[in-house]
Amino acid sequence: MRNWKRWSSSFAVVLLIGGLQASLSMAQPAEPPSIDVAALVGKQPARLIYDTDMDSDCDDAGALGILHTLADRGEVEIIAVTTSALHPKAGPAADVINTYYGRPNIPIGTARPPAPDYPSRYAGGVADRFPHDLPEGTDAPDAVAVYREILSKQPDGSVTIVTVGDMTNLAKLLVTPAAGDGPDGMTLVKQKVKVWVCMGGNFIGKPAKDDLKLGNNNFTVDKKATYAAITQWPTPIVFAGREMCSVPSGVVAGARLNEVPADHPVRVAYELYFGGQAKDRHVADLAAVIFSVRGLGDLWEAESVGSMDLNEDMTFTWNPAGTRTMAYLLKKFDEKGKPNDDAVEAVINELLLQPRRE
Ligand SMILES: [Ca+2]
Ligand SMILES: [Ca+2]
Repeated sequence: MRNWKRWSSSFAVVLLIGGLQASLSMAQPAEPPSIDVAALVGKQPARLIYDTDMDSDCDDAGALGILHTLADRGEVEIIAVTTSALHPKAGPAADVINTYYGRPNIPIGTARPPAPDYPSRYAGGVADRFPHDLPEGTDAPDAVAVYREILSKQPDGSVTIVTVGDMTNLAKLLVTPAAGDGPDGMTLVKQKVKVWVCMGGNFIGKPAKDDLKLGNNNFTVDKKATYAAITQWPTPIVFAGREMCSVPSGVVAGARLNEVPADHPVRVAYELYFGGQAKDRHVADLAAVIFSVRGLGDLWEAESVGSMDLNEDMTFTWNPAGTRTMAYLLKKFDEKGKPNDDAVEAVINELLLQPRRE
């Protein structure tokens, strides 16, 4: 009887607390989930890992060039470069650009099978023509091992990862087991990575949807990796979508590389890609890099409420009530509705044409 009394009175207390919690949560509906992109990116010099396919498209070379110019200006520290596809000269081409800009010892990690495998019009030519000390991609360590080693040495919550290619390495990193003193990959990423800037996706309409009609190679070439990385990633993701910086955006750069010295590896990458003179090309990877270092600045805005509902076939919808910490970049428009493409191109050209630091 006494036990029953004690039980029933504590049951009443539990009911009371439960009721209070319920009425409190009813009185204060949850705020729509959002992330503060301006606080997350561009506030301090980024400690950045550049993860690139450096093979099919020349904008990866342009983006690595401007990343070095940003490093010359003290805006970013490039802590590693990783390649996400198997082209044997992708890593060497990255090493060429690092060496040209006076940073020959930036750690490079390259993808190991299974990983995407594309041809390249420029990676081999760039690697053949310029000094560097990485003969073949497989002479570099596995990108996943480089991620683990470099991340483990960084202050907690300090690292920016920008992927401008496949998500192959990130998916593998997340499932690495604990090793030595290091935690498993998921825990390591959660500890060290402030933000992942992911170039890819078409964010069309509101709420945004991607039916893949505009293409989206960064997602579709290694669908399993993309699905695993995006759906499991434990820290904020900001997407630089194709409609704001890739082919559908109309924003271009590259032709003005004809103004830099002829022995500039980024100029040579664009020349080999076009089979002659350097020409204008979309700026997907260049814009993603500038955002990763400088943040929104005057150039972009962000949709930071909601998150991506990604399907296994790589179509997606943006769920305004989604609770993952995600955002995507938006073009800025003037009062007449004209996009600021000229301003974005001017910033890119200024960085592309800046001579390396002597
Ligand atoms: Ca080197
Ligand atoms: Ca790329």
